[in-house]
Amino acid sequence: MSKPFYITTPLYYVNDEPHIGHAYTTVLADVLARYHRLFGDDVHFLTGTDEHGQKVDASARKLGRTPQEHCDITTQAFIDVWTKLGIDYSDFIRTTQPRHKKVVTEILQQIYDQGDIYQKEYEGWYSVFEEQFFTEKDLVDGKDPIGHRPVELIKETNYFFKMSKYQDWLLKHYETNPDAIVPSFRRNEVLGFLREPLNDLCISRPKSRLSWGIEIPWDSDYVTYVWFDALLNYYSATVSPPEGMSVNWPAQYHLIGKDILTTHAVYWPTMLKAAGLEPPERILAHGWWMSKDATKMSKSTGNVIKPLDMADKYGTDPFRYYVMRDMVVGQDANFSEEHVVKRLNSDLANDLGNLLNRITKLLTQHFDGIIPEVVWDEEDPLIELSRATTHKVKQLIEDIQIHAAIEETLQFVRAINRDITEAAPWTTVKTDKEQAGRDLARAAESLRIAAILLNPIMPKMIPEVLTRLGLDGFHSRTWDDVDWSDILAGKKAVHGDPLFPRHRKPGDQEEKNKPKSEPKKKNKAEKAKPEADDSQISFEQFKQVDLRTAVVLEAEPIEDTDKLMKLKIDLGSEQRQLVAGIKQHYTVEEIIGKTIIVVANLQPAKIRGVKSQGMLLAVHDGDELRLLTPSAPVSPGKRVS
Ligand code: ME8
Repeated sequence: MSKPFYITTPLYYVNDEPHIGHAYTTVLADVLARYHRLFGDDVHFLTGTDEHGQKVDASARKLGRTPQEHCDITTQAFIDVWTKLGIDYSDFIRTTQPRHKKVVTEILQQIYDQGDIYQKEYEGWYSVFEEQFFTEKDLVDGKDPIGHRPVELIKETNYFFKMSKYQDWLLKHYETNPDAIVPSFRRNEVLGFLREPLNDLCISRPKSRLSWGIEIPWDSDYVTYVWFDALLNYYSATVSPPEGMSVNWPAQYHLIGKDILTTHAVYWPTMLKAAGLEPPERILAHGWWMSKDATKMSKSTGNVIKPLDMADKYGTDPFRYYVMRDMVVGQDANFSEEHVVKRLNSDLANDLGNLLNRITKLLTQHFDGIIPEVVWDEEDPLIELSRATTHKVKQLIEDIQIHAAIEETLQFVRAINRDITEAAPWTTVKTDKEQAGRDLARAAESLRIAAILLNPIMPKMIPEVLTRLGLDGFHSRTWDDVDWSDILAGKKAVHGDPLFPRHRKPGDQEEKNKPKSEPKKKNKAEKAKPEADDSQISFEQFKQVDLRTAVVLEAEPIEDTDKLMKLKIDLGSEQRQLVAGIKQHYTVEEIIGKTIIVVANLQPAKIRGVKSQGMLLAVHDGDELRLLTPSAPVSPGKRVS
């Protein structure tokens, strides 16, 4: 029987438009859901919106809408963004739905009847933003301890849930289940909190102050506190899932940001315990996306990035790739458009896109696109590496190390690129076509496996990669499909425009249009030197130039330039990137594999925004340009003297 994998995101407040923080948690849940579907688990993925409470009420009033009208409009905005970002949720729950309100009412009544809810007069500091009461000692500099926002002193009679009654049980639960909260430093935070006296939880609001909520079943003067209402969604969604679906409580994963750890790790399990239900198996609290100035992105700070702006500019799958690759789950990360461009250019354009292009181009050029049938050599390093990669990726996904799982897959992609470079089928095809075909088939099969491993991250573009390898998109549904196979034999590969184009660094356009600076005039002292001193150098000076042999591993024309090509070279002890003006004289295939001579100790420079660590030697002869190469094979990194 397949393993249940019920995963949830927080229910987002509908006072706010969806932003990158919401998008991150939801993409993370979608990615995990897709991997677990691939593993064959029984996945149920729940997201939705949190629609009651003071914040939503206030936003609606400001816009001249009724709260329900406002909820309908904003919820649609969330649904639209999720559709655009390829979020394949099983269920979208809204706390204003009757199926949810019914469960909240029943559970409240049950807990009240068993004596776990009482009424008392209370005075506390209330933060509308966090929708929470704080005690005097919770406050930091007179502000709420979470978002440092203003609080007001409120005195009113309310209903309270006996949360403190379940404190010892909860402490023991976390002590005996080390994986119940991840990462472990978050679990320690909660343990620390639980070792202090725990207050009871105020679970009502008088209607005289706020009427937008679920009525307390035994007292029509009150509505339910928004957190007591919203948290129950994770359970109420299991009581009445969408038609044709079934899902059992408890959830395997609640994904949340670190901002809502206490509500999920303390309030929620005590509420469940009182209701006679199991706690969730695991709560994962991730970090925050911060803006470059290291402040949390949120609507109130005005520095939010709307996910769709970035997704529109760079594509939804590349956006998903960036947020999954550049955040270590659990830690904070800085969002910057520059980082986005860097990541997409290096991983997607240079590594993945380049590999696909090389394979499909050579197959169509020399084999009419037909992928040759090959008898595999079980000792083939690519087969071994593919198995090691799939094994590690599965482990890393189970440990929610998404960035590491992606990196593992990209290492595999880079190894396939290196393998092609070394095998040089563009050369061997002239003398040994069978060998060239075999090398291309090995590369294509390796790429097929890497693509399936990346499908959960880029579910729109990877099917196109597979289609270009002659397959019917993402046909694979099971983990068996990531094993090495013969499925590509005889299939027809298709070459097309680059799927993963390079992007300009933000601001590069302006750089290009700037007038070139005047050539520097020589100063008087320089002018006074005799001509001969300018043109002659001493042997000591010559020795300072570090000339070395290097092998070209990868080459790629730099878009929007006439002459420039970017090269990855092997200098023996290290790999480097060079920019060289050879585009009109050498094709990518001609240059790859060549041993060249480079100036290895030149200061790194940026040429058209691309880093260049060195310079290659070449000769101009009229219109021709020829690279200097050794007359016989030489290893990379040898000093030229
Ligand atoms: O708290 N970085 O809703 P909310 C990363 N309705 N993630 C972020 C983020 C950022 N800068 N900003 C927000 C609520 N998030 C309640 C939840 S659940 C029963 C009720 C994500 O709209 C992160 O997942 O304020 C965070 O926990 C959540 O959005 C808060 O969403």
